[in-house]
Amino acid sequence: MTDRSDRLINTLELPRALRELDGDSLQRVANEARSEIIETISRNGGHLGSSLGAVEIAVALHAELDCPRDAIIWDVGHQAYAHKLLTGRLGSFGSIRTYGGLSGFPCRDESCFDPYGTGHASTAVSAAVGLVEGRLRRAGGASGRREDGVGGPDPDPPGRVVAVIGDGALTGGMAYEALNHAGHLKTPVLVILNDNAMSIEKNVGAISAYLSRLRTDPTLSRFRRDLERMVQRLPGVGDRMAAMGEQLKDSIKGALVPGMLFEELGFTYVGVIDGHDIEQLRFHIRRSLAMESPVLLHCRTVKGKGYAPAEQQPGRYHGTPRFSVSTGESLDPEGPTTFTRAFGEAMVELARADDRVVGITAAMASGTGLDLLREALPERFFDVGIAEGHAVGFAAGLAATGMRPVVAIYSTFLQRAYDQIVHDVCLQRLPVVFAVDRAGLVGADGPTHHGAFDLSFLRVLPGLPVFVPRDERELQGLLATALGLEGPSVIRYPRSVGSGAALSKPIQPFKGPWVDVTRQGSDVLILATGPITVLAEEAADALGAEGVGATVAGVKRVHPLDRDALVPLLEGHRVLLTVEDNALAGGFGSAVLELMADAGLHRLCARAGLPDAFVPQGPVDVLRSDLGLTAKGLAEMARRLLGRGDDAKD
Ligand SMILES: Cc1ncc(C[n+]2csc(CCOP(=O)(O)OP(=O)(O)O)c2C)c(N)n1
Repeated sequence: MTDRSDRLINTLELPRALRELDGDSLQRVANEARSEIIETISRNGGHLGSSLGAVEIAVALHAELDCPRDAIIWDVGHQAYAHKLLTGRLGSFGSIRTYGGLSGFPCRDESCFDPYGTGHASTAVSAAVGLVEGRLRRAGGASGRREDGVGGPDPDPPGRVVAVIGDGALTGGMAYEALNHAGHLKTPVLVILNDNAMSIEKNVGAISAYLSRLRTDPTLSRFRRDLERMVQRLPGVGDRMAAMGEQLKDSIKGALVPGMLFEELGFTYVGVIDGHDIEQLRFHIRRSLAMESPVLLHCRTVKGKGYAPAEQQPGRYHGTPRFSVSTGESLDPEGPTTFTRAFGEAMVELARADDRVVGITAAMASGTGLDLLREALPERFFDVGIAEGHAVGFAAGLAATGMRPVVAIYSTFLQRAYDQIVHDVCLQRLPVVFAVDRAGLVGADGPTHHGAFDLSFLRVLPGLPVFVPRDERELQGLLATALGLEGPSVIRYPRSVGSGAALSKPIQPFKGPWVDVTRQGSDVLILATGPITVLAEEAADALGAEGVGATVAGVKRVHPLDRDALVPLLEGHRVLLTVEDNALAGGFGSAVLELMADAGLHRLCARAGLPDAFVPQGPVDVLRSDLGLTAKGLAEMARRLLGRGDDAKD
């Protein structure tokens, strides 16, 4: 570990002290922050490349602003590590992303310097506009804005608000809705566009190409600006331009002014500037804030800046497991097949067999395993950008032509697309397959990323079968089954390494049974869904050793439940325990209770799953242990149901 004793950053009262430092000292602080990030993330894993690319932006912002009176909202928030270091979290930074430690994202509960929590993309501009407008109203009276003359003098003028958003997050529609609204309101908000031309991987889309033209053409931008000024100064011409009216002026401006897209949305566009030059950043931040109107400051940055392996492979180090700082090599060797990989491989095989099959991702090609399809059959692969709603709407359109789209989206991000699932797919009975990855607890990314709710929000939709494979083999088979349906369907599976189940070649459609009895006993029935079923089996084995007979059945279709299979099982047992890796509210257990009520069955029952609370970050096994989602915890629940509860039996 590096000797930290002579670090400047340790001696400063941050962030206030930054405002007094000269350029060299600020750069020294940035360098020290960068080293701290590299070292800590090499031990904890995390969003390395994104945070390294935003170090100077964080330093410059805190040198110009007066936080927490002023506010910075970091879009996604995965690039905010330097911000954390500069705002009182240097000493605790070693705990980032660990159980009980600092969050990997800005978090309102963690610090007054995080006025707004993030984790999902494209939210920062909306929140910033809301913050400004809310503060203005709070300061000026409920009736309106101070500059409208309403509300009287401001005893405590509201602070300034800055949103920092990446070019990847700027592919999400919500960001444009916010720009559109802010331009209309003329909200005094500064949006810093942190443009590294990368989303997790290379950014996609027409806007990305537009930004790239602005970015790679700075001389032309400057030339256009100079030319505009020159034309306006020419004797007679400037006056005539004014007389020509707004429309003509606008079209001339359009030809001359870079960033016209943002200008048309009501923002003053400033850029492109070097996002690693602290002095330049400070100058433009200061000037932009002084405008007291919507300003977009376009900064060019390098993802992974300052750490060679991350600069060379920005996709690999976007979010990284633990690694050796000297070699860049991962310290967490890849385990056996993950569900994600099994899905990706199945997509390639099934797309080869059926040319109607296409795969769609919202900027998560490698995260979802669809990178395998991109490599094998590029014309059958779509990356739509961070645009989950569009991904689903687009899939609906494709399906309406007879195609068989598979939309692979993490459970937590699918929340964005709920109305598209309901209105565009289910209501129209279109054959879209939803591959819902990262279902259940995900670990260090924490509550913004746990896939806690998908069973609850998906199993209520008419005509939408919800499949829950137990292992990778079932996942592949269920994908084949889903592709054969004439309507929509869902397959939900976790982040974890699979069970190593032998895969069938070629893939065989899974045809059931939907309720698979793997243990027989007469005292208690344990119904479980997904890979967590293995814990139910271990619990049953432990109970069996004590003379308690438990039946375990794995349920592979949560909607609709297989009533014919479940009712006799329920009738044959006195007590019931359900087990799931989803919120208890509205989840699998709730579905079973509904079935029992409808069938007129009354049983003593308990449900194991995620609580009615946001689950914190931490290793999945630790979190599960806290929640009693372990074989031991399940066995104890069963004992209690049977009136044999006894903690001493552990
Ligand atoms: C709604 C949503 N979809 C997907 C993601 C996953 N995700 C996290 S960061 C990221 C890329 C962000 O790119 P950019 O904004 O350019 O930031 P950079 O990492 O390049 O600095 C993606 C797709 C997310 N956080 N939120």
